[in-house]
Amino acid sequence: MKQAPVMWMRGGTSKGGYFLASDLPADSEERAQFLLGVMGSPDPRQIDGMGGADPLTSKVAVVKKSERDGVDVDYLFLQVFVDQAIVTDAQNCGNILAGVGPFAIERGLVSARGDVTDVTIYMENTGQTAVASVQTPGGTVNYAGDATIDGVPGSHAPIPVEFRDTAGSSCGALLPTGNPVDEINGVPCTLIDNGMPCIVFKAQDVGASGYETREEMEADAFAPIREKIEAIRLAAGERMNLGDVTEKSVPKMTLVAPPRNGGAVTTRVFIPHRAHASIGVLGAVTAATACLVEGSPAAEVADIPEGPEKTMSIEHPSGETTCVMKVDANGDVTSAALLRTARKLMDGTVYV
Ligand code: NQM
Repeated sequence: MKQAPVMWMRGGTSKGGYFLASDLPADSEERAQFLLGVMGSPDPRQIDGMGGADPLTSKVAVVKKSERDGVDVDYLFLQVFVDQAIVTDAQNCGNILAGVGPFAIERGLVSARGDVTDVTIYMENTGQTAVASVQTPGGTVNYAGDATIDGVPGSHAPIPVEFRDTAGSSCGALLPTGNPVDEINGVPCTLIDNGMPCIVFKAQDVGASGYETREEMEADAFAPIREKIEAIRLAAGERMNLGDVTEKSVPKMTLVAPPRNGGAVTTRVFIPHRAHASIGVLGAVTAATACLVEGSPAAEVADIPEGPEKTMSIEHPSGETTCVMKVDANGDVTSAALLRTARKLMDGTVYV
């Protein structure tokens, strides 16, 4: 039997196991086998493991003290597939990121600095940094508070997260084909990466309304639309510099429609085969950025606020996610900030 110390945490609207890198096998194949055992994959119910039978609750953060200048910790995100024996580092995760600051302080990798501790996190998956502000009154992490985020019941301590220079995180450029629009299988799409590789297209162009529930998007009646969407994804992978994406969890397929609740845009996302219950953090940043690309399908349906600092509410199946986007004189996005919360659920030992 193998075992490791782990903290199980909710980070934003996702949940998973947070490990110190030193507590996991150094060899990535051995680590993958261990984590499949931790989650109980492959199995649609993950009955023999900790995973919640949903990609959003089958996630892992691997954290270590950073040796980089000006950086506190390095964070590697791993997606453990539910029903396939795949563990991939091909994507980042801004929701699980929300728990990294608290975890790093709890484990003594970072010392609390006053009532709020800014933790600078290097995201190994994409080679970029984020800053998360964690409440640390009296030198310990506080999880209780009044902040609410859609998709999570109740209220918790706020953890604002700021991203800078996330363009081209995995695809090498914000628009890897250089075009605001590429037509794929007859559907005008924006192939874009501002922290998460996404393909953004109008819901109506694949026969959806864009206002479906998660259940409706996963129902049998939606299967022909899902097939159309997957065909676009497979055709676009190479063009996005992602290679063969058959067994990858990117790009995320982002359907957009006009906002219905006073926001900037409505989204429905496949990640890529299950429908997202809300939207990912970097997925939301990238969707917001797509709305700011002149001539894009998203720009056609979006309602964009004026000014260099744009507060954009990205509507999704469980409410909305607000992204504060800073834009320079050329119209390029220079930073994005979001509010998240996190919760420590358990701290103990996981056995495989
Ligand atoms: O886009 C799910 C999530 C995510 C990713 C996914 C995320 C992000 O909601 O930064 O957070 O798209 O697979 O956790």
